[in-house]
Amino acid sequence: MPTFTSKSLLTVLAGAASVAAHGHVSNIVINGDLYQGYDSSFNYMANPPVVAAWKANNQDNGFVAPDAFSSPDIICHKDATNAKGHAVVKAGDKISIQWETWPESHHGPVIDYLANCGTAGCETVDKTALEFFKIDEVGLIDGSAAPGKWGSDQLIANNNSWLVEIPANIAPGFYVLRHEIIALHSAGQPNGAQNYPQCFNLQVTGSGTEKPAGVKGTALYTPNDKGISFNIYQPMTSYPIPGPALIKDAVSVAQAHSAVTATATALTGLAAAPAATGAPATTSAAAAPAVTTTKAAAVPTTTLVPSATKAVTTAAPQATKPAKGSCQKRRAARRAAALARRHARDVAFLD
Ligand SMILES: *[C@@H]1O[C@H](CO)[C@@H](O)[C@H](O)[C@H]1NC(C)=O
Ligand SMILES: [Cu+2]
Repeated sequence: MPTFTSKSLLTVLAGAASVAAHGHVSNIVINGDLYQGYDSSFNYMANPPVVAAWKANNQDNGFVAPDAFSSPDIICHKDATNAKGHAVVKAGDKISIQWETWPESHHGPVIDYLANCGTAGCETVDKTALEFFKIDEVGLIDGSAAPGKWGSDQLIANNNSWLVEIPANIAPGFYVLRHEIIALHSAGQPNGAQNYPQCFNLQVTGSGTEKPAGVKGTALYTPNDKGISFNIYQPMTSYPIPGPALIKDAVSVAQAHSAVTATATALTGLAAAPAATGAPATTSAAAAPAVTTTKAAAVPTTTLVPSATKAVTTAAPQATKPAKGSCQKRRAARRAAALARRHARDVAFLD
């Protein structure tokens, strides 16, 4: 309390640099293999690296607000476009999702979904067609003292990372992993919740058979969901985590941090993953080096070209859409700036 002055000076400075105070996923780790996330510096590269992470317009580490829940922005964050590569994971294995930072004030649930991309894979899939099913959720852990202890607090305590298990009986194939934190610090106000979705392409291997039904990204939430319009500044006995119910085979794992033992490059194309081609019983220990071997082989193949070309084609109509009216575009930009200002203010006061 006596340090109010220096604290408020700090928060003003933090507000000015608030982009650094919020989060995005910097990488994912699968059995020690680190797959790089989408880095905003890629936007300025002629030949950005192929990664398993979807590209999105969240350089400000911003969020998707409830009034955009029925817009495609809620699927994989703002203006998201398909990742051009994918990471390989065996059903039953765990993925550690590393955020570069997460503000303590942004309490809320951590949720994970999968959506099957079909036989054409995730590199070119139409995101609005994806149907997500929920494989993991942690909401309120202890609400006895407001603002409570949440999944997000567990994530921070775990070095800003989150461990999720791909259910063991999920059928092999290509999936989008949609990982999300919903910050509730302003959720008591209309349109105040903040969704931070991040997507990765996965090739799931194994011998599972389950193909759970899902819902479109734009149908996951509504602004009036009880877990979206929610006041955390009061004692809480429960919290209704929004979105569809968990699939029956979902496994909630104890949070732990994964050590990184190698850097992996995302695979491209539709080739069967090494672990799936051999005996399905191949252990994940054997799968890791196999991934590295295929990498080199997969990159120069011709599959990369059509998939990359297709992705560009899909991105083009999306990019042209806002150009419909420059007035509309300006309005959207103003609104985004206002949101960013409010966001910075929230963090300054709540951090
Ligand atoms: C915590 O995460 C950072 C990356 O954000 C990493 O560099 C660091 O090694 C991690 N710390 C531990 C103890 O694993
Ligand atoms: Cu924020």
